[in-house]
Amino acid sequence: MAEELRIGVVGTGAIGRTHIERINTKLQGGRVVAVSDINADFAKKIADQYGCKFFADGEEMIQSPDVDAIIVTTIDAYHEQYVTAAIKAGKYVFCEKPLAAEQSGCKRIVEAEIAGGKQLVQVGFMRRYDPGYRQLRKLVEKHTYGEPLMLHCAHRNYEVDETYDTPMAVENSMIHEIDVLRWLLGEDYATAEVVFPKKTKYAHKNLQDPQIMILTTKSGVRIDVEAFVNCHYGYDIKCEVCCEEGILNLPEPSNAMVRSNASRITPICRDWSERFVEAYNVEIQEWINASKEGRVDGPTAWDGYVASITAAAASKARDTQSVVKIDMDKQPNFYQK
Ligand code: ISE
Repeated sequence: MAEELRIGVVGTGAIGRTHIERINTKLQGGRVVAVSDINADFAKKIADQYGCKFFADGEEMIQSPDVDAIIVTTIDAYHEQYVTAAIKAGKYVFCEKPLAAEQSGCKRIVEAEIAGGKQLVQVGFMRRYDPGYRQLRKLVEKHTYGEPLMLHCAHRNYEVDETYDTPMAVENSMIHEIDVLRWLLGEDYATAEVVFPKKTKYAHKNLQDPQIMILTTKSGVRIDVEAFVNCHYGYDIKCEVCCEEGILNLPEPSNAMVRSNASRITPICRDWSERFVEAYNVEIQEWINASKEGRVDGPTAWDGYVASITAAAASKARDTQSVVKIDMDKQPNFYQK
């Protein structure tokens, strides 16, 4: 492998572009050398801007001997195709969440990776790289305050557009909590439920907003997550872990407090790209380092599969307004750390 990890990005839309920008201007040890997108005109512009080669065919780019590792940032429907192509080519691949549009697609990816005999896939659950969540996890692991018993969490967006509908609160937004809280607690979920509080006047007709997802873990920890995606004040993420001898809170992003006009004001982030910018930088840097050293140390394909099973159970719970049991196969030895 060349000194720098030569990366090919398939999907040059919003998040793909930000990864290209961070890799080629901020991070160390990797360079995006090739891009592909079904919107060829746009991808060609990005290729020119960053001095990369444009490939009309994403799979051809994945197979190219000039590319060492792949980032998949297409729309969800194409994740499976390109992740599978990367596995076949034996290349490390980072795929934005969700790993695949459907649970069955996630399962096929897990099977393909196991059949190939080598872990290659990492899923883009960037909250695991947020310094605040990392602090919480250390405290939980150390057990200084006893066992976690309950978690109260919130996922609030300023507003969403007309394309954002009721299922997306679980599948697009709270899927982040599904992954990061399982990682934080180190255990799988047992049941899911979704309840609807009074609807905000800012939610359009295809969206029930807010929603509360209630998860229980195998050991009985009870978690409530509020998704309020038209909260109309900012992008705000909360996580409170109630333990036997203390309460742990996710730190707020640090912003200077301003005293003015007889008030104290501390700004809140406006959107997720601003709130988690540091987490994205660390995530991609660690992925480059691990790929060069020949390992996957972030969220695996198995983690992507588990998140998708849990989200599907929560969606069923929402649609049937019942508590749904989460059934999962045992984690294969292949994924034991
Ligand atoms: C968006 O798709 C994301 O992935 C963000 O991280 C999340 O916080 C936001 O709510 C989603 O809409």
